[in-house]
Amino acid sequence: MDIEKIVLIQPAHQGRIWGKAAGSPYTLMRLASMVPQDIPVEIWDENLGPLNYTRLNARTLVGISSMTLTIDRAREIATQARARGSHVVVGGVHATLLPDQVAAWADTVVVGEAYRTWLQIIRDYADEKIQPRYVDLEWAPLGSLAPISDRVIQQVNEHRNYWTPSLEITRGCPRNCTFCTAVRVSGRVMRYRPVEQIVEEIERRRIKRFFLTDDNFGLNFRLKPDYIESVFRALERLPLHSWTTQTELVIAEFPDLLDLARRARLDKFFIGFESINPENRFDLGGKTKGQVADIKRIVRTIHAHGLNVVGLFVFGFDHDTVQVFEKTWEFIRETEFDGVSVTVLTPFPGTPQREALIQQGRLLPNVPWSHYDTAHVIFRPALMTVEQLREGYDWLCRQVYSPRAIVTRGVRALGRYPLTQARAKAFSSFSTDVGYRNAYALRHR
Ligand code: B12
Ligand code: SF4
Repeated sequence: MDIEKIVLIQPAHQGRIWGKAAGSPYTLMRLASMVPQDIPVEIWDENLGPLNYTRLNARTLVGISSMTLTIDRAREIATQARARGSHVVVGGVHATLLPDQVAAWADTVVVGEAYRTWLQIIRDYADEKIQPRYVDLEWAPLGSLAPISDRVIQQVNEHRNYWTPSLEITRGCPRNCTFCTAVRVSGRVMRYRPVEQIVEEIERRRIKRFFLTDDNFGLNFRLKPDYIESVFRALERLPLHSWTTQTELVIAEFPDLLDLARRARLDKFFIGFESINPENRFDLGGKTKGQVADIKRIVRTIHAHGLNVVGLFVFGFDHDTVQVFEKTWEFIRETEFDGVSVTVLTPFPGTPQREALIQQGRLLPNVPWSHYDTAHVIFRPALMTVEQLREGYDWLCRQVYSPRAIVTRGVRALGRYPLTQARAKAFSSFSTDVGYRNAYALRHR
């Protein structure tokens, strides 16, 4: 069959915030860049505006990427596209975790990564032998990935349409936290992109700020320090303003790398402390032991190197009681974080934690997938009622995301940089907290 075009769709969640959508559609940018040049490819991000289904027909291959919270919207989009005769392929986290459910309404389901399967899918569609399911759980090396193509860069226009571009440097995490879905889609083998490929991509996209999609970039300070050093040295030479990444506490053991990180304009580490209650440590896969004295010391060390810390906390673990909210708020203020994310423990499909809750009959009935946004309560906690968890969480959000708290943290973060950098760092000093405040507000929409 002669393919007229390929359309890659991201279902809406937040829409535009002050004119732009939050993060660039990096997953779709990567997939679109793999499409052979002679086939037209378009990225439709529903966060930017309504989708024009009249442009779909029986010679359009449609690909939808979805996490759990947007899967019902993905299904509605698939229904519209199929009504116009298009063949619909669905991939991403949710399709990977629950492929049989998605197969009930999609023509093709993609499980795992598509670095090996996506080209095959396109070829099979053209040859009219496309299969109902493609699986890739082999964690391909990242060295031979197709670079983000110029036609994709022009079409997406990240600078005009998105607040924060994304970038992938490493992929995977060897830990195995019981609530984590990330490792179930990107694997427990840590993989690395060649440094020159990363530099080339940043230069061609002309990005000066970015958020790394890497699940645990900082663990590589221990696993692969030479690689991390070469990444920092290469990025130091680029005209970057600031970039941020997710990590665990281990980075504090490597002062030389922290200095190089600052010189490479890495300015914020997002650290999943998850809980200040040491009794929850089993659920945290060994990455943090919930010892507040240790956490404070480590955050001070990172601050001493001129770097900022965004603390990530999760509520509703089995050892959490109603006291956890006030205790954590006190801890957050004392520790002087530069940004804070507070979320409700969410039993995503495919996690050991969800299995345990199902076996114990603790999952709440009839919760729609759109509530899997980490701000809704989905299960009965062990030592609180559902209402106590909800109310305690709401109370904490009002403290953490009050304008006063956000300004205090932002000004403090800005103060960690030399005055000459104030302009370049102003946006990133406040944007994280403002983004979290907006995400929390969505629950009440
Ligand atoms: C970057 C990121 C974000 C960014 C951008 C999200 C976006 N919409 O693009 C931001 C910061 C905005 C974000 C926000 C949230 N995120 Co997020 N995010 C990620 C992260 C770290 C990386 C995703 C990524 O871009 N990877 C790089 C690309 C290249 O790889 P990929 O997406 O895996 O895609 C590959 C395959 O999956 C497959 N594929 C994917 N889609 C498709 C489609 C087709 C057609 C095909 C063929 C293949 C295919 O092929 C790709 C290439 O191999 C993941 C963690 C992870 N490792 O997946 C969490 C993750 C996806 N996020 C998650 C969550 C929960 C959220 C939030 C709800 C968190 C919150 N508390 O606010 C919000 C929701 C916001 C929204 N929907 O807009 C969860 C989702 C869990 C689930 N089961 O749904 C994850 C898995 C992290 C976790 N906690 O475990 N997120
Ligand atoms: S350390 Fe982070 S990415 Fe790794 S398994 Fe735990 S939650 Fe997932």
